[in-house]
Amino acid sequence: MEFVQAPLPYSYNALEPHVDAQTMEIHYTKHHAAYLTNLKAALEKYPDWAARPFAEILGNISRLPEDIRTAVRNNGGGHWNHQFFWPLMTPESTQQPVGELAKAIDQTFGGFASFQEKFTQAAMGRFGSGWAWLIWKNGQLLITSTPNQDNPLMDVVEEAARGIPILGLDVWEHAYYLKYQNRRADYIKAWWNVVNWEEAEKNFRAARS
Ligand code: MN3
Repeated sequence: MEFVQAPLPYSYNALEPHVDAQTMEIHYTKHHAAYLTNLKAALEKYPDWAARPFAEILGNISRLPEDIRTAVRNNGGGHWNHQFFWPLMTPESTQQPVGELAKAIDQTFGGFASFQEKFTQAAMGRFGSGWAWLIWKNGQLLITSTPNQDNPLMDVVEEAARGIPILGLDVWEHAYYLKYQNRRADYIKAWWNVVNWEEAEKNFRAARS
């Protein structure tokens, strides 16, 4: 089931006006679908690798056969990241973190506003395509970012960006260009309105257990 595209947990237009329906549809049916197709094509040649848990494959990118290493890094990252990203948005956002994560964000960043500012900086500061992350690392929350479709589970990303993802934001232009063109800041500002904090809390509890 790990190499299957999970159904989108809402309709394409559900996140309007913050994320537009056309972007959602193309992002899910074209971009995400293509990452999965390409990942499966790469792993087909190595059934022993394909049989391993997905997180384990991503944690061993450097040990993959060289002829599929880049394909799995890019497309495996692309599939995992989007599978993680879709449920982190909802039309019924609480607008604020909830539960244990809310407390941890307050303690670590000195409040939600300060966290939002730092996370936004990480997302804005990622040159070109990539992701901003909130991760759990050595018993601490950290804000990081990765280029391309790299993610914090991969052994090939810099040590400082490695950890268990709690929240992720896609800042590839394909995630916002149709509605926001070059205005990444406007997209990020709008995205805060649709963050699924219940899902982030679920990720946080899983990371800590
Ligand atoms: Mn994307």
